[in-house]
Amino acid sequence: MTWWKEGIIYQIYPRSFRDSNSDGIGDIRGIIDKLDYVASLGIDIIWLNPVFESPNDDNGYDISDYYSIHPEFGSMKDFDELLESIHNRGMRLLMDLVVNHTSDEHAWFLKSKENAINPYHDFYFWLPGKEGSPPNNWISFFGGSAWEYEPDLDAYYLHLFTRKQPDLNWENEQVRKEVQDITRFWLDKGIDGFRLDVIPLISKRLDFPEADLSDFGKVIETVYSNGPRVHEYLQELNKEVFSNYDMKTVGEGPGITQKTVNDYVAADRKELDMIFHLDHMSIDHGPQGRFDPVAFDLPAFKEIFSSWDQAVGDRGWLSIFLDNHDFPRMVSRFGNDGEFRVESSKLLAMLILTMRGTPCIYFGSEIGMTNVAFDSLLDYRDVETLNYYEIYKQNSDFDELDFLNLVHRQGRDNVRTPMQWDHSAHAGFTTGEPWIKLNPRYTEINVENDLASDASIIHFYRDLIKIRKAHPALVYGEFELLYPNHPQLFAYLRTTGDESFLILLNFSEDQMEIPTELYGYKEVIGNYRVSHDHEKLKSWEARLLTSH
Ligand code: ISL
Ligand code: CA
Repeated sequence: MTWWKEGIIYQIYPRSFRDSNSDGIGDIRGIIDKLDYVASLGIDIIWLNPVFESPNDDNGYDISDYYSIHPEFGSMKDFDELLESIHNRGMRLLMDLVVNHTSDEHAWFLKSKENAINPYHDFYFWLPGKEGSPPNNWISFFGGSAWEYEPDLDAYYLHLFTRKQPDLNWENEQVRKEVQDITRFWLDKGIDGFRLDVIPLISKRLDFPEADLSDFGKVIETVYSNGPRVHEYLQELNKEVFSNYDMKTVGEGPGITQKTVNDYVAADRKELDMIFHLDHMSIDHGPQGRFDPVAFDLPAFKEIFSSWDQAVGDRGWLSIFLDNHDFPRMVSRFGNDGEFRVESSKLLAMLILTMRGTPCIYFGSEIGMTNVAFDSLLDYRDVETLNYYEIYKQNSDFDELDFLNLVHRQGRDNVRTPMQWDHSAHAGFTTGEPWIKLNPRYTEINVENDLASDASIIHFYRDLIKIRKAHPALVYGEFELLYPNHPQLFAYLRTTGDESFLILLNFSEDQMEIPTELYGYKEVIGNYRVSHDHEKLKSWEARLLTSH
């Protein structure tokens, strides 16, 4: 079995999954306690967000020591036990490798800013200002200048994320050696691979060109990402480390396009094994990003899936997802989290589990967890949300309620509220004070309730996962989009020489007529249990059908 293509990934945000010691923070022992649950869904691979030592400015994406576990999450002994327990259940573990930047509290950065002559100075990008202003107009992903002034050195350092996340200078060979050592350390422990954070950003354009800030997506693609030496760096890391282990990688791909994807993932390139492209994650973003929303358009959404599938073809491989720790809950964004929460959660599950590419399920999707709408900004924790709040507040026409509404729709804390295990206090996540409030819908939406009912979302996931694993056409088969311009229907075929499947997804609460050319297939599974009308699809109805 080609485990990384045929397997199913489950993403765990450790802070929010399960707290074992009542300090309100999810931890490694909490995950160990729930591994039987994860395995029971049919999961093969766990992707764990960062658990390394970190001041937590960006919840672990600012690492201060790559060789130790953050005490909030547990000890190295706990980690070793987690890995063993995952392997004992026949599953694998991908860790999150964040090496585009470190924390500003990492020993390298502390030395780097001491003076300009020590060997660590050049581990980061230090540039002189221009007439009292930053070296160029680059802005951070989280708002504001991407440069921070350090008076002692009279120079600016680059940080594409928060000022506590200085970018590493991969031009320096010593930096690349350190990254190799870090990856060897974890692979020697026996982990099965990495998810590589913002990996196309590691090579910088050393002329630091001014960016046209009118479209931030374009800035990422053409200025921050895909730098001149990115492929050389990835090939070097692959040759020196990855190729010597039984392991796989999935790169997070901001700025990777359909034209460039195979430079990263085609098997013969020996760089990465698969990527997460982010095109569908910005489908409802305007030119200024997530807090600049535009309407969702189904034909455009379908086109993204179909053109990416074609672009990768059989040379490379994608991982398929509809949400993760950075984007809203999929049912609230692409489905209907009110009356049709159950139906539309199942429909989205069917999309993830019948596409070509390795499905990645974000924890809580299997019970249809939804976005949250806290009344006060004081309840929000995410540095991105809080930074933008500070920036937008400066505008004369700022309206707090409007901003709160944007956060309700698009903020990252929507997906960071704790896992809803049962209807007891704090949803069985913790017996202490949770680090972030629970979604109040936990009394209705929780694992215990879902397990108790055959018609639940969780059972649909389990059934679909079994079906996918039993049919190579659902993993490897060609993908063909039907009716690309249909405003309501997402329909496609998955076909090999032996098998053919038809998937029909009604992305709307309105009933619809099934095109007559599609009559005659047999249903394998659907999200409505009764009265299969061969001519019509009900609200958010999803069907997987076969021709044989
Ligand atoms: O959510 C985004 C910005 O609004 C994305 O563009 C995201 O920042 C980008 O995909 C990079 O994400 C990754 O690196 C960040 C970290 O905050 C995210 O959690 C991580 O997934 C910096 O390490
Ligand atoms: Ca804890």
